[in-house]
Amino acid sequence: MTDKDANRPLKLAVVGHTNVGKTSLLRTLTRDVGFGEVSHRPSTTRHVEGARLSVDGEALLELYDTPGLEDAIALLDYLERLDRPGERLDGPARLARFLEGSEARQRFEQEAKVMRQLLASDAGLYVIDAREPVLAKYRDELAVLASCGKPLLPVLNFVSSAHHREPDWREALARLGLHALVRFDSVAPPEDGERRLYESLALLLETSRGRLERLIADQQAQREVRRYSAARVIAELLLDCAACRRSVATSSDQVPGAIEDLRKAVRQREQRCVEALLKLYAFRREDASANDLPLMDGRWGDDLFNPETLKLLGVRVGSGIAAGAAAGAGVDLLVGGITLGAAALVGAIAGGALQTARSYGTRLLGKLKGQRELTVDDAVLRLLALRQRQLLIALEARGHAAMDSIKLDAPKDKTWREGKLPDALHKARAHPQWSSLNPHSKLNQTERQEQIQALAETILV
Ligand SMILES: Nc1nc2c(ncn2[C@@H]2O[C@H](COP(=O)(O)OP(=O)(O)O)[C@@H](O)[C@H]2O)c(=O)[nH]1
Ligand SMILES: [Mg+2]
Repeated sequence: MTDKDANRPLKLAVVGHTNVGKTSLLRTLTRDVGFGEVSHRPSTTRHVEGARLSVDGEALLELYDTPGLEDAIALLDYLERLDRPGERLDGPARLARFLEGSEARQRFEQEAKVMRQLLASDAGLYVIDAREPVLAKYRDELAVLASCGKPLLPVLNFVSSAHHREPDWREALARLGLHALVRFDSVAPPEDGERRLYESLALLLETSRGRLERLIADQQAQREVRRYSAARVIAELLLDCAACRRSVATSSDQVPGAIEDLRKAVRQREQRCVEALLKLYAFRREDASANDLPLMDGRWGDDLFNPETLKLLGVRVGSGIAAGAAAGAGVDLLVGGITLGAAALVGAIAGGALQTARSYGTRLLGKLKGQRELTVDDAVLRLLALRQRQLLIALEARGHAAMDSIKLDAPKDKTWREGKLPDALHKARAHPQWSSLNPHSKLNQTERQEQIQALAETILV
C-alpha cells in the first residue's frame, strides 16, 4: 500500500479455520448482531461478505468475512508440487499459478475464495480458537495464507474460556515469524480490545495509521456518548419512579388494587428502561432472553417488590413508616391531606408532601383530604439503580457476537445500597409532575432536566 492509497478505505480479510469465530469477530467489530450467520456448525459462511466502518461519512475500514479454510494440509501439498522442474517459485507466484488452474474451481474452490479475498485486501486478521491445540493443520493454514504476501495479524479468540492455550499459540506464532498478535474474545472483548487491534494493525500498515487512529478516536467518542446516554436513561427511570404517586380514598377497599397498579406501572417502566439500554447498545431484545436467568425476554425475572430480592442485593429496607406493613414491601403509604403532621414523621418525604400540596394547589389539596397517597419506597429506587447500573456494566463488556442471554453478577460495590439517596430523587418526591407515570406530567421542565443531568452524573461514578 502506498501513500496515494491513503484516501480509500483500508481493506481487511478475516480469515482462519472453520468455526473459530470469524463471523463473530465481524459482529463485534461492527457492533452488528445481525451480521452474517453465526453457527456452531462448520461452514456456515459460504460466501464473502463485507462490512464498512465510516467516520463522518468517510469510509475508513472494510472488513470481509470469508469461508473457513478446511483442507490447508492438502492445499499446501498441492502448492508445493506446482513448481516445474528447476523452478523455485515464491509464495505469491505459486499462488497465482494455483488460482489460474482448474483445482481452484474444483477441489479447492472454498480455499481459493479465501485466497482471492486476502490478495484483494491490505492485510488479514487470522482468527484463532485459542482453546485448540496448535495442530499441524493450523501451521499449514498459516503457511498457505502467508503465500499471499500480505501482513497477517493473528487474533486470539475464545481467550475468556477457562481452557485456552494462549501461551502455546504465542510460541507457535513466534516460530512462524508472527510476533504481533491481539487477544480479542468476540463474546467478551476486553475494554480496550478494539483500540489494541487497530493499533497493532497500524504497526503492520504504517500508511494506514491515520485512518486507524481516526477510527480509534471515533469509537472512543461513541463509547462515551453511549455511556452518558445510558446514564440519562437510568436517571429518567429513577426520577419517574421517585415522583410517581397514586391517590386512593382512605376509607375504600381500593387500596390493594391501587398498590398493584403502582407496582405494575413501575415494573413496566423498568422494562422500558431495559429495552432502551439494549437498543442503545445495539443488542436485540431476544439477546436477553432465557428462562431461569435474571433477565428474561429483556424483562427482569425477579419481582422488584419481593422483599427477598431486596435482601439478596443487600439493599437496606427502611424501617418504621416505610410501608412494609400497611402496603406491602416497596410502597410508601403516605396520608395525604388529613394529617400532614403525621407525614412529618417520614422525614425527607414530609417536605415532599408539603411541596406536593403547593404544586397541586389548594383546590387539589382539598380533594386530597381523605385520600391516601402511594409512592415508591426508597428501597425500590435503590434496587432499580443497582440493577440498571449492573445491566449497563454487562452491556459495556458484551460483544455483539454473544448468543447467550445476559447474566448479571451481584454488584460488588456498596453504591446505592445504603447511605443517602441523591438529592435529585428527594426533589422528585416533591414534584409529581416530573413523572411520566403520573397524569398531567410536564417532562420538559428545565428543573426536571437539570435533575436528570445531575442524577446521570452520579450514576456514572
Ligand atoms: N464463547 C465464545 N463463543 C464464540 C466466540 N466466538 C465465536 N463463538 C461461537 O463459535 C461458533 C462459531 O462461530 P462463527 O463466528 O460462526 O465462526 P466462523 O465459522 O469462523 O465464522 C459459534 O457458535 C459462536 O457463537 C467467543 O469468543 N467465545
Ligand atoms: Mg463464519
